[in-house]
Amino acid sequence: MSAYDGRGSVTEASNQMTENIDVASPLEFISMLKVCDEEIFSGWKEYKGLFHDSTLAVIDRVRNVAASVLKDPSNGLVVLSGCGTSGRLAYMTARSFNSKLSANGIEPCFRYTIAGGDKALFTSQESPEDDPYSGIKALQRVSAGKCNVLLIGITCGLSAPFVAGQLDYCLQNLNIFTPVLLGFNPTCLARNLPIERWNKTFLKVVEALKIAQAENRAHILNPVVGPEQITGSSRMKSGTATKILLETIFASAYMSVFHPDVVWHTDRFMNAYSNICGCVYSHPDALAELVTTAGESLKNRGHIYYIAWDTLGLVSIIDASECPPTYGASLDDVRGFVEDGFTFMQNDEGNLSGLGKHFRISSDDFTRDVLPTLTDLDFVIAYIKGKSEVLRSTVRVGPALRPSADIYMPLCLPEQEIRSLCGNTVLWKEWSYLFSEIACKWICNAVSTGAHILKGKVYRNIMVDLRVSNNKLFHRAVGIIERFTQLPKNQAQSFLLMSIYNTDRLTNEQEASAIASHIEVATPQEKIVPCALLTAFLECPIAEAKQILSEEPVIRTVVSKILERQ
Ligand code: F1P
Repeated sequence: MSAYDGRGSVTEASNQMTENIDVASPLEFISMLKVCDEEIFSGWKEYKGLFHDSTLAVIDRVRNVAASVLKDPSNGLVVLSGCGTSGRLAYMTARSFNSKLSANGIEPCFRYTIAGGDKALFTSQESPEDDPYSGIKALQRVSAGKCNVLLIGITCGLSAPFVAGQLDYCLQNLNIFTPVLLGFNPTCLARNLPIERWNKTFLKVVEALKIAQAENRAHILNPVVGPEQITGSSRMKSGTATKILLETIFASAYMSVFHPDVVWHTDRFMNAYSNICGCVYSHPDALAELVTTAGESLKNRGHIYYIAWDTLGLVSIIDASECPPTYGASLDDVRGFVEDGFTFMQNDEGNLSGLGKHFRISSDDFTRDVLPTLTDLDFVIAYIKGKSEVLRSTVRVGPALRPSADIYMPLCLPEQEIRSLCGNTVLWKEWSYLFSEIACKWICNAVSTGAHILKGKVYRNIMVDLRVSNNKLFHRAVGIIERFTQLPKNQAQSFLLMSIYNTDRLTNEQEASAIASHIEVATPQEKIVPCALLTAFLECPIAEAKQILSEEPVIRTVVSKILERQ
């Protein structure tokens, strides 16, 4: 298992701190999460994290463009865009700042685009991520009629074609657009693989952005925050850093336009998030108890339900939506609910509850659909806003919503502390909810990641049971097989294809098909990667690998037995 060798992408590298995360106790698990999350702020290896001078300088430049939009919203627009978690955070940030503007009688000027449309806010719609043209179309649709558009294209891995298409389109139309790339790899490690039906790679777009950047017409915001706790799981550290950076940029722009008298310090504002991180992880016992209980539920085929008020509901819905692609979980394993459902969501496509039960997300839906079905195996976590602006996580197990254990955990720093950090009451009043959200994100991520580890979905720090549902995940799957089997790439890929096509002998047509076709066949299937791994190791037919997997449902047990036998 090679650790980071300085050549591969940082966001896809294995973090040395978590190489034994699959066998850690819940308390050790929490301390591993903490050390890795701290890297967001303190840096990793030679990289300086969020506080690097060049990062602070780019934040300021993008803030100035955002401020120009806020000053003239009838002509201007901020578009936040991304795929999967990045698109969900784009949605959440656009919603958050529009609400703030509306509440103050100012015209909302934030829009979002997400690959796959609003369905992708709840369930992974990964394959549209690979289509640059659908990104361009979505951008054209939301920005029509505007003449000063700031586009922030978020792709943690510097890899998503949907975002590449948009950035490229902006570069062709710099009279209207200022493109910003937000991600977490050094630019030289941007993806350089062909994008199907397109003539550029992501790296090519980055090179063009650099040229425009030299003339201050484009910006690249790419602090390195170190590899994820679970290899490649960019919903974790990269998602957190995305949220912090977007909020810092727009809070700063908002203050400069509407509260010009308040002295703003970008580094102090970001430091408040760092303090919240310390605050959350200063409750290791409570977190470990949450993780243990959540893990027990999943192991015993129970469910985890988050029910939360206000924007914490959005944070928990996003966390739940990430479990199927990351861990091959079912849509029922982890679910999130928010009071007032779609009325509160304010998403572009409106109420999607008609699409099925996994789109029924209000607390009333929870009462109607879930409450009558609860058993002692299920675990409900409620994020409740307390009187003193200190938030609580209340836990209960069992059918009658009687609290069996309350874990009180402040999700936000006390007012006094924030005041002294931000130096100012206006800042506290305006932005304290953002600190609650980030705390809630850290807690949800710990719960869902820990629970899936306890269920045996992770081997070492690799999510061996990921769904092969987009180009990035296809290459990640090949990489996992390559790393574990030490086979050359082409052979590793053949084993993956044999598993996808459920055959011991690939036809010429299958081998020659485009990656998009492999993904189409793979997306609805389960245990594709474990099956390919077993077939490669045991040199057995696919059918035999499937049989073994059906007899031992815990993926980690199967994989470790086989790998440790070598
Ligand atoms: C986008 C993304 C991730 C998701 C999965 C597939 O990644 O959808 O959010 O968890 O890894 O890719 P990126 O473009 O932000 O790197």
